[in-house]
Amino acid sequence: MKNVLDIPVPATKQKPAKSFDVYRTRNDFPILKTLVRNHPLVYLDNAATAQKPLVVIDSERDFYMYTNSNVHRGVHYLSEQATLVYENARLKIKEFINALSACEVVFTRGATEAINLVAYSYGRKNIKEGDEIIVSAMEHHANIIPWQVLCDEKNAKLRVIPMNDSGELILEEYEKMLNDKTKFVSVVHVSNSLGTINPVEEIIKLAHKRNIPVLVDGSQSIPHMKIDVQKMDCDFFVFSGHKLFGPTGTGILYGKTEFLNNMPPYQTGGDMIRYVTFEKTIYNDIPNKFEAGTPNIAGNYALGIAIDYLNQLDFEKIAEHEHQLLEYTTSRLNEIKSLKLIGTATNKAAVVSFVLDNIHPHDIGTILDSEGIAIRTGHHCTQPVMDRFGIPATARASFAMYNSSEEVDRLVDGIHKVIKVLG
Ligand code: 7TS
Repeated sequence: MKNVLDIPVPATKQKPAKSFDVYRTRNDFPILKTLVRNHPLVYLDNAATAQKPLVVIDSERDFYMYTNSNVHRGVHYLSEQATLVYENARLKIKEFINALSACEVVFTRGATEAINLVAYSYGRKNIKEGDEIIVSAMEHHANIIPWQVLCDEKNAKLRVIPMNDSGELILEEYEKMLNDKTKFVSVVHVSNSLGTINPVEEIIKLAHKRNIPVLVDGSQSIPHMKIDVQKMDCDFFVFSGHKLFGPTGTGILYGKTEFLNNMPPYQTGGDMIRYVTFEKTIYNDIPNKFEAGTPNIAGNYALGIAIDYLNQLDFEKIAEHEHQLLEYTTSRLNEIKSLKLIGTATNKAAVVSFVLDNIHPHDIGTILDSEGIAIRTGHHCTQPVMDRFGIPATARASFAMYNSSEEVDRLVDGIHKVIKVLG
């Protein structure tokens, strides 16, 4: 019988020659061969969710075919195997982000759940009346509302690092904001609606001078750059697996051991306990303390396979390729007179938001869709960013490693069609 353990190789033992070629990589993603409205698909909605390579798609099926069982509870063969592949995935993630230990890696349903976990668990224990929590002006709603709810509950204050007209955080203002009442900082690494790469290491250093813990929302950075949580020195780092070419319903909370050890559970139930009586419960150690109930075993296993897939690619070459895509797209879009880019930071990831004179972004999205081009239109769950720029919505093209310059040309041709039809 084929066993799923035959497929993955522990990340520590892998020493493949790393390479990257965009056209070869495209072949690994079956959906990119899809025809949409009789046109070859141009998928530029990667900030919403990335496509999956065949190895990831196959791995979930293989898990259910050959290894399916619950984890951490059976003495039988399949349960042992399922536990092994599940914990092996945790190890791969630990190595991928360079955490100090695998127990600092908690499986969640996504970035949203990971942030809620920290706000609920760390926040409710440590935030008191009159305290201040700092977020930035370019947060996704998932990194605003959990803190807002906590502040309402505790009578604490949510403060916001402002940004300039290019979509860059004003660090002098941040520095002025830090004071004895500041008890937590939570910032996005890369903005999903502007593409800005924030100087998180500097933000963390300034907070740490005052012993203030920092959470970094890495949902949009993890697919595009090498993350080293020890070097960054963040106290928490969160991301969603589905934006990293893994399955939906997977996500990671990284937290330093000293923090996770001192935090109460977020949810309670099976698997997160050591001993239960009707009078008292002794909780399990980290990370299990934060993984109540049956987890997404197949999904997390497949996320580990996505990491294996990425580990054989050259991340530096990918970053170079994505930077070229950004530069090429920006220069081509700047040629269009009625187009305005929203988010022109010097340090940007390959996310391009724009508006066209007198044309609603939804209409841009609809006409591009008729050409087989998938972009996202709307506020991108960053309504305060839209308010800051005085617009209701943008059209957003967000790139992944498998996008090509030919696809940028298709996007630009599509925008010219939009202007011809509606302009
Ligand atoms: N943080 C950032 C920076 C994000 O971009 C997103 C999702 C989230 C948190 C939440 O991730 P989830 O997987 O828990 O939902 N961003 C987007 C987007 O830009 N378009 O759709 C989802």
